[in-house]
Amino acid sequence: MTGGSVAAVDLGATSGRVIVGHVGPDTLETTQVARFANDPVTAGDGLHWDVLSLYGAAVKGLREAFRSEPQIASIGVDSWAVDYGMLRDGRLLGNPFHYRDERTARGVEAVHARMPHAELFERNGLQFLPFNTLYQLAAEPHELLQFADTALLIPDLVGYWLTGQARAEQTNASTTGLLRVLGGEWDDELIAGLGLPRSILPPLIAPGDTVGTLLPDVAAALGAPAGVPVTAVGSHDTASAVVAVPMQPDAAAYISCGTWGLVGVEVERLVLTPDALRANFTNEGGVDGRVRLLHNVMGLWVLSEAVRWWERTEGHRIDLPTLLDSAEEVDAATVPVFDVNDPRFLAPGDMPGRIDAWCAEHGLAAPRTRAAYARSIVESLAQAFADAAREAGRIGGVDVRAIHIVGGGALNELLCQRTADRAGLPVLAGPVEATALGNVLVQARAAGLVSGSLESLRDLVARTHRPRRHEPRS
Ligand code: LRH
Repeated sequence: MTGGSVAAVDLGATSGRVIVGHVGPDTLETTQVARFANDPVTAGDGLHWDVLSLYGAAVKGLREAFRSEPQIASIGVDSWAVDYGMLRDGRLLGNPFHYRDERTARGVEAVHARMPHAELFERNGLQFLPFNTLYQLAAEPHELLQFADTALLIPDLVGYWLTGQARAEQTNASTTGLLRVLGGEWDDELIAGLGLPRSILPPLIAPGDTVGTLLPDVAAALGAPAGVPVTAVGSHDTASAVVAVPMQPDAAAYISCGTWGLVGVEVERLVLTPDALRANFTNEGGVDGRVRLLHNVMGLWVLSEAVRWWERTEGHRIDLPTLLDSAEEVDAATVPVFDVNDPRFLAPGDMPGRIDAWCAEHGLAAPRTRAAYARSIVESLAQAFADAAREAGRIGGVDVRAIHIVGGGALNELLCQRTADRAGLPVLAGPVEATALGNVLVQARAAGLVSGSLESLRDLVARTHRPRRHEPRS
């Protein structure tokens, strides 16, 4: 077996990137050929993704990928979950909504009037998140749902534009709330019960399956040879990230830490217990039929949105590494630990003001300086991470002896150390680019560049991307 290259398009909530992955039995290297901002836009009826500009930037990036490496064997696309575009006769019917748009509250009411969360959990295995796709669809105008002929999750939409094939990749489809958790097929009864049109949901495919080959005009635009396949990966970014966690699933928890902190364990069987329901854990679909038993913690969003707020209101740029250095100087005992998972922190806006309000309601003194706010956010995230990792182990029956932090959060040494301290467990930080690596690895396996189970893919990650270790301090 010799090595080769694949291209990964990884769309995150704040930026997107195109990466060329070079893979062989002892090789796993990535070269970033494009990085572009993802700037959501508030326009008229709410907060939207600028999906055409994202697609345009991905195409440019792929063109650069083929220029630098003409032998690319396959393309794979992943992004954040739950959001979708609707089409009729191939035409996009408006810009996809952003999951942080507040319209979802209407959908939650409409769905729960027909079926309470506990009953939904039995069917779809998901934690309650107000933006799960089923709530978003339930908030759409009836006429639009009738007019559309297809709804595609974001990576599936990109795959459709690249290949002309409309498919729903399983790991991401599992975040819609419309898949039957036992069996993994579209839940026709639930879909009908919610008054949603079944016909807009495309056929499901699994990671490793081929979505299709590049359309001739797309291949020409990319400077790619004819016949290059788009391969389904764990198109839910978190599913791809979990592929590249160099862990032993029976002894570790993971935190995929970026905008969100997805904290969980990987298990072989669904966990639909009252305990999992009470703790609001989710059974998301993983690659190779694994279950991602996890909980969404608010993540670095709280910090980056606080920074954005200060930048907007004070009119100057704030350097995050400098802010984190000053946060490190603040005595942890002097800052409040607040509940980062409080729903008030979900929507864009005044994070410092919301932290003040939370503290006032809980009889705590609010932070006084920017450094103290940053420290308070880090301490609160670390506590929420530690709590969720412990819960994940307990609920999933995993003896958690280490916590892996992957994604951008692995760069935040203070957060990694404080998570170790608060959990009383070692934290293994990295790889930072886990999502892109997971995307690359699943394609590489489908293309025959590597073989084997998730364990052997993770072994390759561990051999090529050694994590940084943080021991817990008392
Ligand atoms: C992380 C993520 C997460 C979802 C959220 C919508 O990017 O995919 O797993 O819950 O975005």
